[in-house]
Amino acid sequence: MPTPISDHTVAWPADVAAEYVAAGFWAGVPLGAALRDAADAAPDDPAVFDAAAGLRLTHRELAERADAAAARLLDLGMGPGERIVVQLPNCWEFVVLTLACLRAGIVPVMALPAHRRSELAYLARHAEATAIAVPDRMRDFDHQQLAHDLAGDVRSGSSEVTDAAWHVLVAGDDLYPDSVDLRALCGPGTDPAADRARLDALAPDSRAVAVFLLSGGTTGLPKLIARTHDDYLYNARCSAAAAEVGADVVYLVSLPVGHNFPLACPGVLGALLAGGRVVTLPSPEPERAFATIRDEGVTHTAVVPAVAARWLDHAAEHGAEQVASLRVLQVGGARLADELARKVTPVLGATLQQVFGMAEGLINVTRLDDPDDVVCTTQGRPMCPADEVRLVDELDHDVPAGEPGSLLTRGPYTPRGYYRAAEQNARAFTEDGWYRSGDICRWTADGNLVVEGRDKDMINRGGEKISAEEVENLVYQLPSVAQVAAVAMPDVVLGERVCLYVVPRPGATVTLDEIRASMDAIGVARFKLPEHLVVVEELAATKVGKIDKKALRADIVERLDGAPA
Ligand code: OOB
Repeated sequence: MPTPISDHTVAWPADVAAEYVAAGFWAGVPLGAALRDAADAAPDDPAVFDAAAGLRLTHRELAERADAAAARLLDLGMGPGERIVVQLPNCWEFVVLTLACLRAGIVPVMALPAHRRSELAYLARHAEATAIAVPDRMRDFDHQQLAHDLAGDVRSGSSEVTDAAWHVLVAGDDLYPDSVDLRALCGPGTDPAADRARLDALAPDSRAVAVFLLSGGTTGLPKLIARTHDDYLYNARCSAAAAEVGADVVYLVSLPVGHNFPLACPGVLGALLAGGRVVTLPSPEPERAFATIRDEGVTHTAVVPAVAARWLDHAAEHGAEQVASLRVLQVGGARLADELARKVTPVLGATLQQVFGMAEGLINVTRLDDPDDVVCTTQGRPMCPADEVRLVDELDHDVPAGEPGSLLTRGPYTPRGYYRAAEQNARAFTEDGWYRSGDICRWTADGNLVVEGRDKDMINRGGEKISAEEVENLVYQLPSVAQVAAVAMPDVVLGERVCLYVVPRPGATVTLDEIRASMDAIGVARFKLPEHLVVVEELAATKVGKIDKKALRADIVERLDGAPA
């Protein structure tokens, strides 16, 4: 059997937890039960519309399917506390399966559709998962085959994933005989009352882990963030309040739903908890997104700055009549340029909410009634009164007011450590539990945060976070490479892209194509593949002999500026 989750999580100190309970931040209710209650309040109202599949579910249908799916997972032999890697596109099956897991206390590990063998194998192993849920195919990639390859590794004992029974759940038309039909599993049950009673009896403890999110990544491999029922329910409810999400919300999810932002800030969970409706789209491509907003009367959605820019261009060209119903456009995941921010309301008609958040917890938002200058030039302020934020220098001393510093945080929805990562925790958290976000920020005089940069070794490609170390480790597998450094290179469309500096071995040559092909062969998400290569004889070093990434970032800016357009 997999290790119990609690063996590897870092709990909030008991006195702090008691304060969060006393203040009402932690409701003491598991997420699945809270969602069930929300469904009971408006059973016949629409809950989910999958725009790609054309499938609609009311709140009652969704809740009953979630219970039926949970019962079927239990019948498969999965038990509370077990982990399932979820790699699904934005679709109704994702919603039903996630709710089913929350009801049964089975913990979904939120993978991304872009992940490939190396990421999925690592996640399965690190979380000691006993199941994976995938689509049959997506964008020409055979996810079902990959999932079975992983399962094969597990069953043959050739990897350390786990020796428990493994289940491959597949959403699609073209299933292998040994795949579990996820659509059938997520279909209506035959005895809703019995399913409900069974799941009510199994309700997980509210302090237990509800979901595993993936960290943006600064280390060689992504870290798992164990979000509890108490903290994640609060996360969704508090961000729903800040975005003025109520029962009349129609929330469009077009970013990959496994990300914290579209999942629970307020995202899918926040909209459902409010008794509102969720509309799923597999991508934020503007033509389809605009038509869906018009057809479904979408009121709220979340995008990254690169998508906001595409939507603004689309509206400038084709008009914004289609998006007239949009009340709130949340933009986050990467720094939104002030000039773009200033266009949002005039062009799209919606109120802009900047969201500076992290899967590790802390969410900062501009409020909907903030003055334009705050909304357009800051990343807002913590959403919860109990969020603690410090800006510090290299010695962890608080910087003077208004000066830039490295952001540390604690709070009721910011866990005190990563899952099963004692070594990384010693670096990423202070001894007294502050999370080191690695973001360089300053406070404005009116109490809002501005993100000015970062002191973590990460590349933010249009909101997708890429660990430089992970890329470097993969490139080091090439025999032709003596030394490598991955750095962010500025990009007008995505903000940043991955640029590689490589010192080849004597006599060897390296090309970008060869590096990309080798990473592809290992099986990594395509967004991590480097998009620019600089071959050098040596890498600039700092005084203490480390690779000088600051110098490399300056170097690539200079090279690009000098390059012909
Ligand atoms: C969100 O979460 P993650 O975990 O993918 O990435 C977190 C990091 C932050 O530490 C920061 O470096 C960057 O992404 N970031 C921003 C930002 N929002 C996130 N940098 C500048 N401006 C912003 N508005 O990205 C995330 C999680 C929940 C809600 C929204 C975003």
